[in-house]
Amino acid sequence: MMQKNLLLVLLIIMISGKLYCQADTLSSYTKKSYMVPMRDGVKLFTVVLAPTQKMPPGPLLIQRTPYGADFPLPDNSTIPLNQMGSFSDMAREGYIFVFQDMRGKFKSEGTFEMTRPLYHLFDKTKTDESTDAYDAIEWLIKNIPNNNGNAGINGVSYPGYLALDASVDPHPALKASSPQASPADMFLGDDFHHNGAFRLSYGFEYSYLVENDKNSNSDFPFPQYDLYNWYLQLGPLKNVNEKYFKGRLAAWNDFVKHPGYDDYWLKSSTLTYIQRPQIPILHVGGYFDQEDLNGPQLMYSHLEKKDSFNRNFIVLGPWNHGGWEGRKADSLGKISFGSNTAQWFQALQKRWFDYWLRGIGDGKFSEANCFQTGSNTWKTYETWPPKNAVMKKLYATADKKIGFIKPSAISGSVSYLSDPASPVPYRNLPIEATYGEGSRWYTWHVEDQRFVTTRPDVVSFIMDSLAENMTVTGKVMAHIFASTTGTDADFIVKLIDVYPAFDSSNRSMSGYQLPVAMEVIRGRFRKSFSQPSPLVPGKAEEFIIDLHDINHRFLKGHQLMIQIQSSWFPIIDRNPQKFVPNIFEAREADFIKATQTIYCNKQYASYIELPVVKE
Ligand code: PG9
Repeated sequence: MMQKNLLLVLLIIMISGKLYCQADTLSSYTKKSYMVPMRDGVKLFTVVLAPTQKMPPGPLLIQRTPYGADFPLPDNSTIPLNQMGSFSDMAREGYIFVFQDMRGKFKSEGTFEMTRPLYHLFDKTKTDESTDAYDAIEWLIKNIPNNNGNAGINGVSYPGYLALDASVDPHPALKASSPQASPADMFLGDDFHHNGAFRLSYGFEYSYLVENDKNSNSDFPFPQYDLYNWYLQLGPLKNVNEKYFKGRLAAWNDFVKHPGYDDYWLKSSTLTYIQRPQIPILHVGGYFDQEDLNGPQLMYSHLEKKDSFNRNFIVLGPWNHGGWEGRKADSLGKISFGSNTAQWFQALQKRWFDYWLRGIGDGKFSEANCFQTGSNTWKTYETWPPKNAVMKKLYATADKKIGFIKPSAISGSVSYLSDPASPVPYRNLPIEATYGEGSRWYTWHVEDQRFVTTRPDVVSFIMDSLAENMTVTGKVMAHIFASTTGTDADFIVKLIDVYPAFDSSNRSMSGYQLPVAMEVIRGRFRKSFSQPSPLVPGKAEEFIIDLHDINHRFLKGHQLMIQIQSSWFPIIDRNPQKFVPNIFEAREADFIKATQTIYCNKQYASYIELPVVKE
């Protein structure tokens, strides 16, 4: 979930007691709210912030949200221009900002449905997020004074997903969109599952947040601060409904009912219903996005295949979820990026909408703007990923090293015991509630992996220090050959940049283990996401894991590391390690210890494929 910047700014104004009720002499915005009718009679609550002073007609910039569009200022209040947060630059030029509660949330009528499929594509009489956006634009264009007849839509995460939906069969006035950190497919990646592995703490806390109460964002009332033990003591997933939700939350019930990649997931997957960019789309994603890292990359490459009118663009930055909306985004956790990447993006975003909605600028946008971590520079690309990369295989060896030479020995493997009673934490304890006070949820993708490197159930393969810089730009794929003594298993693979053991210029970064790519696969889905099958005890099989796109320069003196483990708790639920038809219905007795073996030999050579570019 993203904090809405504007809302935050407005709250600050209120708290500081500076509630402006008159037009500022320079410029200010006036708030008005409306109930906007949809085609089926349902009315959606909509806030409009329009310039108080007479300006030339301006475009509508729309955000639709499940998190509450309203903020505690009465209608007709005015907001000084300099209090418009990250919208200030656009506000100065007379944009009209629109915030709308989506169907069934907060002050809007109707029923909420988590990631509602685009029903109208199959049945023209049905409504969905695309038709709601269409109807909203139709009404706004006709009823909001002094608009220039053009609309744009953007938003981060769920609002980004709604921006993507609005871009399907768009209203003719909708000239451009920018879905930012939008999920694409909730089973393959993003919020609720990754490669079929269920995102327990996120799925649990998020479904409660959105579905517990129509009128608020609800925090689950955990009785303790550190939730590692809470989730462990929860036991099998079936206890969630038995002990807490009691079948009350539709999204959770759907997780339980659909443990494989079936029609339910396909129907709400944007991959299914968005086939080509119908309007210009600027996808925005972060390499360290803890919620929707996959969506923007997946959607961009999906649409790129059908982009005959050159409407599909992407920006990737060194960001966590929505980090580009902040003030600076010049660092994340302990990792510095050397410049204000938020300001850089906000200027690009303004150029994007200025061109499509106001006809300002030359319309020359780079196909891909992708920040390069390590060298800390913005790069532009004519194709993404760039085509000039050379694919290199980085092999794990039985003596826990890695190198570009394939192992030649007939045998060679590394084993570890994976115990569901003691799963590997995905971040350093305490695990605070996801959106709770002091939560370090926002930075776990850049967390120093030394907190698990010494665990016996985590194996690390490391390379000698690099003699020169090495730049990896594009998609990183892991091919792991592994077996288990159980009949199901998870494998988590990380590509880590290990900083020099002693850095006199930046001592606290000495030996830092920065994960630059990481992902999980649930073994049962190794051959098919729709038809899971048990693993055969002792049989080596290949697990192919997409570690996503990166653009990272490993600097001279750094080392590359591959880390593999079989639990990532509680972001990923515990795999029972014994195949059961539905893990949501597994019993305590189904959870068994298993020995996992990673093969590093001539026949079964585990490796990560890296797109290496010369610079
Ligand atoms: N990651 C959140 C979300 C998006 C879409 C569906 C479900 C969850 C969010 O930040 O809005």
